[in-house]
Amino acid sequence: MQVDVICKVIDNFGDAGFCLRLARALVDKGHRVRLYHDDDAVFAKLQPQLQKSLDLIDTREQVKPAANPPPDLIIEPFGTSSEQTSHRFDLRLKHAFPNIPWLLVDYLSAESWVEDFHLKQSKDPSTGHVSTYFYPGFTPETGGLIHCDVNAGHFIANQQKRSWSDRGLDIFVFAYNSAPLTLLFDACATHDKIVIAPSSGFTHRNDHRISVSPFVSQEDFDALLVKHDAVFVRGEDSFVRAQLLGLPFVWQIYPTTDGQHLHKLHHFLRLYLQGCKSDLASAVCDVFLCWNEPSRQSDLAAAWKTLQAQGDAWVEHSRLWQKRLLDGPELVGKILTWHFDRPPTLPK
Ligand code: TRH
Repeated sequence: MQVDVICKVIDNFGDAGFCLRLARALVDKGHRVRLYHDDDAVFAKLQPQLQKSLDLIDTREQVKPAANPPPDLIIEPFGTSSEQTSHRFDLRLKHAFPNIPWLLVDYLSAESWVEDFHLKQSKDPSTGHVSTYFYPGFTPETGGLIHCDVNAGHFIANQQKRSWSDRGLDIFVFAYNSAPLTLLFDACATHDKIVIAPSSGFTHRNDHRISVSPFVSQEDFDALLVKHDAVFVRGEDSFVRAQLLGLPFVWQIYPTTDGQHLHKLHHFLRLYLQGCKSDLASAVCDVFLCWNEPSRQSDLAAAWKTLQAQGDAWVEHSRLWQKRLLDGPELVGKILTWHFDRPPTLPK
């Protein structure tokens, strides 16, 4: 079928990253996808491999929505932020295809309320247009995560890693400018190797342990992550990929001015650390909070050393968590099931 995906790039790489991953997964399942966007520079960075059934359409150049073939389904990731954007090409598609099923995929959250709102519908009072809200998540009552594209080969590489005890660690860091990078460097051991992703707020430092990686294509990003013993990830897509690869990870959540991001962080930690031994759970929690809360940054070195001492237990917990997610709902499959199972939208 023909699926149209609407991507408004608000900032960073995650909006485009999620939409591109979704589009590529749909193409891999035999569908044709038009990915409407408003920032070709970000997509160029992610370097989408040209696929014959994937069309990237810059809506600043192509104003009229394509109608040949008309879409069978329209997906608008992060549509709840549409009002923040000025270039509202989503409205053009709503006007052109008022009766086509419209799925509004929201940001990923571990908060329990998403289960209640998943697949609820809303009707625009002024136009009568119906949107269905689709909530990604970590539990069976949500839309799950995109994991149909996880390469099992990466697991083997990961499984063969040696114990963390008495050896240097390979650490990857993809962070926001606010992350306490210097404190992390001070916390790491002399024989650790630290690879910093671009746009992580790193300024050159004369330190033999540190190197900066080039920005790799999204297709190569998993392979970059899996080379490391522990990864510091951010936002949404890299955060999810670290978990699906079974890697010990520290997450820097996208900071919001209202502080709500810390509330979301705590909800995630509660879910992630369920069933975890208490000393490991508190060690992981401490590092996450030192990495995300400015008031806690000064404790990062001690927290990291405590967690590192439990590295093998953390590796084991990461693999159990990976299994739980891979056994859980898969987002692309859930979307396709919803589309094929829902009652047909009868044209007026
Ligand atoms: O870039 P991000 O911070 O994106 C954020 C989040 O999506 C957040 O939820 C959203 O509100 C905000 O943008 C607007 O982090 P994220 O989500 O990890 O997206 C990064 C993407 O870039 C991801 O798809 C991985 C990809 N990437 C590469 O392809 N190659 C690279 O070398 C690197 C470092 C990242």
